[in-house]
Amino acid sequence: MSYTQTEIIDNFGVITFNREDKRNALSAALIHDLIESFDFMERNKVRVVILRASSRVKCWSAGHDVSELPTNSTADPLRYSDPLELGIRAIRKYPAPVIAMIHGTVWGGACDMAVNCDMIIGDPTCTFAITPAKLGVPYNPSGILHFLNRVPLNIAKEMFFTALPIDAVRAESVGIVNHIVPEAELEAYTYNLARHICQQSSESIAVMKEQARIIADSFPINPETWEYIQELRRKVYQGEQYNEGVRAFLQKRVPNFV
Ligand code: LCV
Repeated sequence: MSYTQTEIIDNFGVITFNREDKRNALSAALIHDLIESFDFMERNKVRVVILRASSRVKCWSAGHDVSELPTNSTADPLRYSDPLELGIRAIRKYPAPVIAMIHGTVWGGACDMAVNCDMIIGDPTCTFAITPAKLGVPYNPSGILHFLNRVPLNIAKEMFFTALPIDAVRAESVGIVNHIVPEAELEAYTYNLARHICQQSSESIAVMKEQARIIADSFPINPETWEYIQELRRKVYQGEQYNEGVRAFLQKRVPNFV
């Protein structure tokens, strides 16, 4: 079974999450299939990719598969080679626009994945929550930078510190989403936007996307500061609050961080 479904319509592609029983939680297996789907699209020279969930779901994606987070170990829960990070980098490096088409709620690492798509088109049901504080996860510097490149610092802090969902109206006003359209029009609007982009120069768009990625990532940090950040994060992911946060989630209870 594949955890993503792929389709090519005209000359744009559609990748649909296919793990509804676990609310499209981003497991290593789903990310593997997602990256395979992007490779398939690139082999077929697809000029826009739409990333979506089925229109029948209430949750676009529940984020990182918490059951796969390392506990009681020295492993960084968001290491460079973590499947979620591989999936996000596949989107950022795909040589054409990736548009997130969002009906339903978006959580945690899926919110990071969505803001790394080149555009987000949502409907009034879409909400966005970044949730490390709920689990005790010390989010990683690249993930924090993704949000700082999307919303003002105070909004990013509110999202990270409260772990509360931002609704569609607020998501549009702070710039998380490009457009909010009525639920019944979401697919047609997004697919037509993809068709329009497919008529533009794919070479020009590819080189502008790659430049934007490089420039957005250019964030001067000297090696000592990098080591300081890693030390700070290591103390948290090897600490009790993180292990309690993951345990509580898996035991379906509220964590006790006091
Ligand atoms: C594994 C899940 C998940 C899930 N993993 O359905 O950003 S960070 O740092 O926090 C990062 C580490 C991260 O992304 O962490 C994950 C953050 N995600 C969340 O906090 C969302 C957690 N999920 C929920 O709040 C609910 O599942 C929502 C509101 C998404 C859907 O609620 P609903 O009542 O419709 P259930 O909660 O009953 O979930 C259905 C099945 O999906 C599993 C969940 O354990 C359940 O499995 P079982 O049927 O086996 O009990 N599931 C949901 N989210 N992130 N598994």
